[in-house]
Amino acid sequence: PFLENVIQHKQFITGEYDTTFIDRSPELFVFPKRKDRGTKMLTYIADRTINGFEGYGNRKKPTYSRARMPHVKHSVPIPRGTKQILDEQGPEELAKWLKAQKEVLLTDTTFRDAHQSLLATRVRTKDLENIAEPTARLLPELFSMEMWGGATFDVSYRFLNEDPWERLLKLRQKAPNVLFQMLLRASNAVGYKNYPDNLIREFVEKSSSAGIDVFRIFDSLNWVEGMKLAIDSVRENNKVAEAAMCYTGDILDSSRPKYDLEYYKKVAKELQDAGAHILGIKDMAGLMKPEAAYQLISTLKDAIDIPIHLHTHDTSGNGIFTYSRAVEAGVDVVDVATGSMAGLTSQPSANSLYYALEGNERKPNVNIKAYEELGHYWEDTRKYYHDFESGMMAPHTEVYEHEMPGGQYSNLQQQAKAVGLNDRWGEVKKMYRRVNDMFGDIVKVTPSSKVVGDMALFMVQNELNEDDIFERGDNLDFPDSVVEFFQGYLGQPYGGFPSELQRIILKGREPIKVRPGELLPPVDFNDLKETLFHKLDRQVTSFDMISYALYPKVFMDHQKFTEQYGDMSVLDTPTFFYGMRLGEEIEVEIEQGKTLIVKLVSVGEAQVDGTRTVYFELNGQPREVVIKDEN
Ligand code: 3PY
Ligand code: ZN
Repeated sequence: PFLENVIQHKQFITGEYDTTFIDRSPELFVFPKRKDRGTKMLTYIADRTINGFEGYGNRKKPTYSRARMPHVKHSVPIPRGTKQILDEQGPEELAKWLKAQKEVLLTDTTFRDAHQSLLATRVRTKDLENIAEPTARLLPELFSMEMWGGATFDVSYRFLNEDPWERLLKLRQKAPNVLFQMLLRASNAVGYKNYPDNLIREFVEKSSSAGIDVFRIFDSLNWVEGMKLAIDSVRENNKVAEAAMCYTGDILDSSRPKYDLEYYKKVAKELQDAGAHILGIKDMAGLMKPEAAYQLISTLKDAIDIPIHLHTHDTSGNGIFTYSRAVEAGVDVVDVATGSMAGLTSQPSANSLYYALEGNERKPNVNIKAYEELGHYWEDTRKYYHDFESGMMAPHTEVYEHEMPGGQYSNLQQQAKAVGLNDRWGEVKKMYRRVNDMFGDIVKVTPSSKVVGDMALFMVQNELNEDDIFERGDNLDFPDSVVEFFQGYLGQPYGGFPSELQRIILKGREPIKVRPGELLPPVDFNDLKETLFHKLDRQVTSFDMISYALYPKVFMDHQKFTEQYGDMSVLDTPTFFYGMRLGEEIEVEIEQGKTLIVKLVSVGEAQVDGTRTVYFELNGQPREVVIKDEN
């Protein structure tokens, strides 16, 4: 601050100073008073109380009862799990172990895909951290917990103002026994575009060291060429490379032969040859019908040697049936979520699958009573996120028509709402499929699904149909993501781009044919460190550098937020979203062993300048903050 005072001083700026300048200018030593942690936090709470959560307006804070916690004995050691097999024996042996199991194994996605798909990815670290250790104690037989990556990374910064790396480190401490799994979008990492090769390598290395064991790697166009770098990086770190192919279309529909059984067999073999320890099948929209699962898994079991891990979404309501047929065909692991966070756009329910396989020798080996208890916690916690529910109330077989991924459904709906298309959501879904067909029937998963979503929103918003695009396309300003896709910046789609449409969209720009990472200059991490050090005015971690390199603006906005309010991940979720009720008292543990007691005493009248004074008690002492009323 002293240096800033000097260089902002009028005399200094105009050059009218000599060696006695500092002695003669006592005002240089008057620093603006930095707000203390308590005041910053009260400012955040007051702002939410008056103005509500961004985009949701000011609503009355509901009253919640405390989330029910399962009974666990903290005094006994946490049971061993799959993480110990990996750490002691390495990824190859782990894969062999997996293949040798008679029972089908389970990956629990509650901490990632379930809430990404049901609650627009909004579940906060605090709510995950609370239940992480009970989960580790009660479900040590899980193959893995999917708890990171995909959309959680940027949503964590962008909407929750939390550091995703801290989430990983905290959860790892609480759950040291079960493999941690993340979703890695190959060369798109956890973002929406291709990144330089050295950034992908650095990301994999640092997430491995922070606690990720299994990397489910996919390319949004099933372009194996685009996945090799990520697979190699995971292998170099001695972690599990689960290379996944995305399932789209319908192998049972002979009128749509583009993605048939042969296609999947070919991709699976290529992934095995590229070094996958496990083959993932990523049915991101839940399009795999039961008979298709049986045929696909049976064929692949014969065609490849590595274990097979199936992921689906229960959108159609057929998820358990699909899994049951996959289990019959010999699938090694399936993805499920805790009952109260399962179903619809999320994964099928672990509990339902357990009971559906009663009497079957492949029934998963889990403690179903414990699973039910964990479900109570989630049933209560899910209520905090009510505003982010998609509104889907029943199985939705239309998904076979629109083919929208479960993880995109609630997010695209929020995006449509934001541009005023809430009432036209039905049209957006239909347009989504029409755009897919116009694009040549592509794999739709992040980020290619975002391209299709952006184009669908663009067309509905501007009242455009396919003919308009072909007739008036030269004069239309297409969304950036669409232009980049047709430039080849997401890689090459199977069967190529539709050439006439590509010409219209690119308006003379040349598309690339090679891997985008080959053309991108590497990130200069030394330079980046220097830049960030000046921007942040503190020690820069490798995690900061990676996050900044992935999303400079999102990362910097989060830093600004933290400077303004402090670390608000310490607040309980209802307070984080709604602020406080008059007379309410909450406890906030700002660091281990240091708890603040906050009471909201009263809210003053609005002043002519639009501000209000909000009166609190902080640890019994009166405090007030002034907030602009945005209502
Ligand atoms: C993601 O990439 O976030 C997904 O969940 C894709 O299905
Ligand atoms: Zn998914």
